Amino acid sequence: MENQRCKSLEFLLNHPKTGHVTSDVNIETIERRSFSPKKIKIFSSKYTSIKDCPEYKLSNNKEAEKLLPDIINNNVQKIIPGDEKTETAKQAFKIRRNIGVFFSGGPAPGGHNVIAGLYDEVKKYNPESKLFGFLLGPDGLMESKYVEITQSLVDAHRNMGGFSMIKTGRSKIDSKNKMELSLKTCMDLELDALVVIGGDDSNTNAAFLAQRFKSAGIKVIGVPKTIDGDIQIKTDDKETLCAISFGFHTAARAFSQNISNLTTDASSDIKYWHVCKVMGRVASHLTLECAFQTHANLSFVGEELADYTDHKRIEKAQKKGIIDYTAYGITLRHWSRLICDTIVRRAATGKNFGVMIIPEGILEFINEIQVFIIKLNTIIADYNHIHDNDFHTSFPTLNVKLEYLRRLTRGMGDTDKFSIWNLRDDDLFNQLPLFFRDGLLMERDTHGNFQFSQVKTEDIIMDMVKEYLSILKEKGKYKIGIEKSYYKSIMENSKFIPDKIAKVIFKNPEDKYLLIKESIISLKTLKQTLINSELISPDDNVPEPIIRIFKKSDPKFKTQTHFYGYDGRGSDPTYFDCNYTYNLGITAFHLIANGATGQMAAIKNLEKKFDKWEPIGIPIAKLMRLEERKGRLELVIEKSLIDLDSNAFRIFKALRDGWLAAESNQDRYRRPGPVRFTGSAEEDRPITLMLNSI
Ligand code: FBP
Repeated sequence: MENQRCKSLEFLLNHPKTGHVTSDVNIETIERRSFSPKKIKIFSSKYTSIKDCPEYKLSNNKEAEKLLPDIINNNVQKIIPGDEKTETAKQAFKIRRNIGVFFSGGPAPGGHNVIAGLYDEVKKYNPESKLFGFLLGPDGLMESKYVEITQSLVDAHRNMGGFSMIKTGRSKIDSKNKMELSLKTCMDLELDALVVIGGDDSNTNAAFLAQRFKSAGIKVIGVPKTIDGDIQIKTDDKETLCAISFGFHTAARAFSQNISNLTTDASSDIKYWHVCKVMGRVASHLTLECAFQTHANLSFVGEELADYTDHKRIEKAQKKGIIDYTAYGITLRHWSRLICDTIVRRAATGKNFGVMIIPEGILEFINEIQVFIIKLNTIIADYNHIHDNDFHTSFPTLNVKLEYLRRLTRGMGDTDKFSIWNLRDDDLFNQLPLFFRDGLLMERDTHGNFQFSQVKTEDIIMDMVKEYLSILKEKGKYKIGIEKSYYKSIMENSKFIPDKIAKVIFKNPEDKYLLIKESIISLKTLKQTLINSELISPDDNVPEPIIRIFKKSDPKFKTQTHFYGYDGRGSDPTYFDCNYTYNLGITAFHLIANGATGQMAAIKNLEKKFDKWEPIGIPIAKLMRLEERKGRLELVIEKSLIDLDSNAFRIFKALRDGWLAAESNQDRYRRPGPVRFTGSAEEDRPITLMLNSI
């Protein structure tokens, strides 16, 4: 019988149903690939031209004036309808041109649509024109490794996530030799223009390329990419030119779906605190967006913590007539106390579970850690400067690195100059857990950035939280509140008089959630309290219902940690990112066709409805500032952090107590649902953007 029912493997493999359900291409992929993003209205005019807008003021940095003289005086440019009758305008669009493009930095959803928009526009004006994609980011440019981007390659990647079409890389074009190699590649391919799709560091690359290529007549256009959302550009008068980089919305939505699923699990199983670390190298934009998307109980914004003032310390110091400088800015210890405070508050209303979001880059805002990062950056950079071998090759293991630091405290460094690493630094550093020291000493990326994603911030902070919660528990301050109606039913079912016992064991017998007195921290102390109040005699056992209530009030603190980063970076783009990026690609082409260089393609009014979107070019050189990298000051594009005066942040501050639900209110979790590229359930812009546009 069995054998008769069992089909041959050959039959199964050749069955059309098997082919259909195991195919690499499913219906979602087919639908995504065939979806056509909307085009900004102006792109339906036959030709466009660009208009300089000096009224949008962006101030120059002196160093940028020196290093980028040929592009520093660029203005913001608006793309406007062109004169269709002028022959020169037509020619500028119709000439056969070669354009190169590469991705740079971490993947961000929507990148393929930038290429699709660029490709469609290039071919629309001249089917003979060619688009070349450099492989593996800037390395492809320097090493002349590229593919010609074809219709079928583009069609296979439309509206799809990742940068897999031509891959990406994080190399920096930071030497004369690398710059000349890049130029040679572009000259050999007779490129008219190069498009750099990248974040702050990659657009920094783009600015230097634009400066160097200007004399060769090769235009360079940047495109604002990064899930971190830290490319947000405002004029000196606070007018928004670029509200957000692409990929941010999708990554935030992808993380939020996972976090929201955890809120459902947490509130069903009521035994875990889920600690979600969310990507974002420095700024906390992603965390703030996820907080709005999910209404998780507790979300931290690094920028706010950096502003933290410990008023209790200040008061104490004032009484002594001294100033306590350590009361300003946050330390890991302060931060862990803040977390404990909220856990205890929530537990008091019966909720010993929850979901918290911490931003990956929070360490940047923690006083003592930031000092370590800067000092270690300098020590590593100094070492690399003096020696042939780099620091990490010379000191491959943590132990030898730590030994090198110890030598510095004894004045046994390489230079006679005063060492920035002293005995106190060494002592404090060695108090940190080994894995954390290892993280802080890890190799910086090619742009000199500290690699926050590699450090288990969530583990170190939760260890501190657990330690302090156990102290609070011993002191009787961390208890689970017992709902009064539940307490009453247990007592009445056992024929006890609830009110009489409540007065003895609870510190707030009148409230909705009852808290066992702080002095009762064990069955022994419970029994003693009942004896003292003459509710039982020393020979009696504590009645079972009272033990039940006591045990229910006794918290266990259990956590699950999660890291949301690479998964969201690889997500397929949202409807917003599909449209945004496709139009960025088209904008890049129109800037090129109109002769612009050293500009970043951007969409103004992104925070408003689609019909208000305006394609523009933003001068990259004007966005540059000096920043510490690898222990030196370097000219880079300034990262935009959360503005604590912004609408979004102020609204978050006003709503977060409700989301914490530490009064007797219910949790107010929000379910954003999965990332979608069609359908009416999708809100059409990031929530933080919508709030900031009010
Ligand atoms: P970009 O700035 O290049 O867009 O990358 C952002 C990011 O995803 C950060 O959020 C994260 O800290 C970092 O990249 C991780 O870098 P890596 O890919 O090298 O692990």
